[in-house]
Amino acid sequence: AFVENLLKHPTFLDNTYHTKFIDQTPELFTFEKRRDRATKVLTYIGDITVNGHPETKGFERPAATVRAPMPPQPKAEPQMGTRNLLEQKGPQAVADWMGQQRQLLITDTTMRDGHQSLLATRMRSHDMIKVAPAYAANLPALFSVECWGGATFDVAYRFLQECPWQRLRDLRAAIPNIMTQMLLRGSNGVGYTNYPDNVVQEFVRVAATEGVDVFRVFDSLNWVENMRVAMDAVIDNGKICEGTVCYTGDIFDPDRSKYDLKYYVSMAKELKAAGAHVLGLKDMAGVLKPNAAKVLIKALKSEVGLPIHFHTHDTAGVAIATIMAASEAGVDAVDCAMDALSGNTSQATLGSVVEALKHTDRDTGLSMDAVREVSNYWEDVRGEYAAFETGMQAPSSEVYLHEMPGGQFTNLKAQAASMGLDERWPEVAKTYADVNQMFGDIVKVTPSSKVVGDMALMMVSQGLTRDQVEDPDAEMSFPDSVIDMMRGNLGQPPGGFPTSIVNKILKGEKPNTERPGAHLPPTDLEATRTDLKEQLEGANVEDDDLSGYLMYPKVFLDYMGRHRTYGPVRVLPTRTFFYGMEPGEEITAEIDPGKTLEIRLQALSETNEDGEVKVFFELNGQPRVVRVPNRL
Ligand code: BTN
Ligand code: 3PY
Ligand code: ZN
Repeated sequence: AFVENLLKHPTFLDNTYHTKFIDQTPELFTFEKRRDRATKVLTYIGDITVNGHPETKGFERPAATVRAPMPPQPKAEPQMGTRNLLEQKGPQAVADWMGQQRQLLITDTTMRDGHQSLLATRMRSHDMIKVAPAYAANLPALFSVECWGGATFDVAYRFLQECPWQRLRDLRAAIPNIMTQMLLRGSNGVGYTNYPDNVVQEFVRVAATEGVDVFRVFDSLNWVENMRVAMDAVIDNGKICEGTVCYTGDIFDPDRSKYDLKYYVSMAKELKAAGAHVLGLKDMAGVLKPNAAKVLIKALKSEVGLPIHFHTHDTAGVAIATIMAASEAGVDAVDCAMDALSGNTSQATLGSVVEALKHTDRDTGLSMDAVREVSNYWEDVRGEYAAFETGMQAPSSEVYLHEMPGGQFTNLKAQAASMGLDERWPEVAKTYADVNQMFGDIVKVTPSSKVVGDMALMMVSQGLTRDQVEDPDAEMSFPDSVIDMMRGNLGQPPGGFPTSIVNKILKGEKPNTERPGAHLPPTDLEATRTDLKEQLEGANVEDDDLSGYLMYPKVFLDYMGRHRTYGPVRVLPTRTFFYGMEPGEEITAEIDPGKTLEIRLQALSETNEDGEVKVFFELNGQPRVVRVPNRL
């Protein structure tokens, strides 16, 4: 180990060592992992400082006026909350309590949908974990904290170089009294495709073990048949199964009669029969209008009898009106985002909902002081993510035309812009609506929304109209995701896909109209674990890693590969993670509980003839040099 340490020592590598180097370098004799990890993290900082971060380069930088985010002080020991009730009495007791009490229960979505919809899902665990104790202590009346699932899972591995499971464990530990909540895409897990049943079951088991309390389970085509495996797994693990109806269309519009009141009531009854403890009503695009909400929620309340948890987006600027209407109609819980991460494609403004219901019989019981303090923290956090702002300036009633989910709208806009279609956005929006009709008027939410988006972009970029695409005699190729959906690999929408378009896209191949999971052989979990262990050169493969790999094999392996080089970069402050350090700057990073690295960047060398830059640090007072390639 000594020789290994010596050969890896940056001073040794630098050829700057001298005969006393070994005597003067006691850390060569400490063979613990910690030092190794610190060197990796310094290598990361050096690399980003020299080369920039691929995700932020060329985008807006945080304003000079952005303050370092300081979380509010916890005011008291965490009081009993919904999590305590779940732990003591179980999921049915929580559902019964929801239905019996009068206050409007609030879920805070800031740590999941809030940043997913406003900041391209890029918020790091570091910024969440710091404020978690303030949630536990100052906001114990929250129904739940939505902090996991949806797009956050793969983005954590893919772009943030961190483990999503560690985020969950850390938040769980810091918020012991409030339920955590995740978004689960039914048989698609947290991915974009149907997985074998046992992969979904294992994923739910691990998520429940690591700390998820409420599972909002939906299907991207509203097919209950395709939700049962996930719902049963949640129930079997003793957690809250929020069986969810996705809302699309307009129950009052006679031209969209496919999705009328009867349709929603009947799907909700199916979910109840499938064992849902709570009924989720998921308006992922924000197209449920206030008057329709009143009628829909009254009907669901009286005809289904489950407590209702309502989710909407403020894309059209109308979310609070809809929430107020839902509240009057007796909805039990609603989703909001903390003010600083609310509005536009995100959720309704949490503080404003709290204020609107003050001194009414549906008072939320949340402290506005606590809400403001936490939101002030999020405002400073948001400032550090300037590179990921979407530039959406105002609410947009255009959402009633295209019905894009909050998370997709700005994403697709950016994608269109990258294809040189920025000026043709209104055409993209209209084409998206045309594709929806062409596919038979389907629910559009991950992953079905991505399929519609892929098709719309193809049509606009190739100048194809709906008529041309539908013409049986016109030859053309379709995006893979479209072919996959028409094959039945995401399941079936109500009434199936229109036969003519299926035939055109599949060129006569017969689609599978049964549940995709019924045809996918179970994965041999232990064989996969053994195989993964080998790919990771013998590293231990825990259940969470295995589930991450099963969802996203390549993304997971790439993450692990970078982890070997850069170490636990999740502990770095967000500014450092995305921008590196300035000479003279000093930061601290807690690499393990209680073990803090004090890192000072001293100087950078010129690039040498090997194309490398030496980055001089002080680590806990000791000089350290790392060499990084200059890739600019
Ligand atoms: C990504 O690859 O998009 C995110 C992970 C970070 C990759 C590291 S950052 C330092 C180095 N420079 C690069 O361009 N990639 C790696
Ligand atoms: C997701 O699946 O990530 C969503 O947010 C759907 O609304
Ligand atoms: Zn949403």
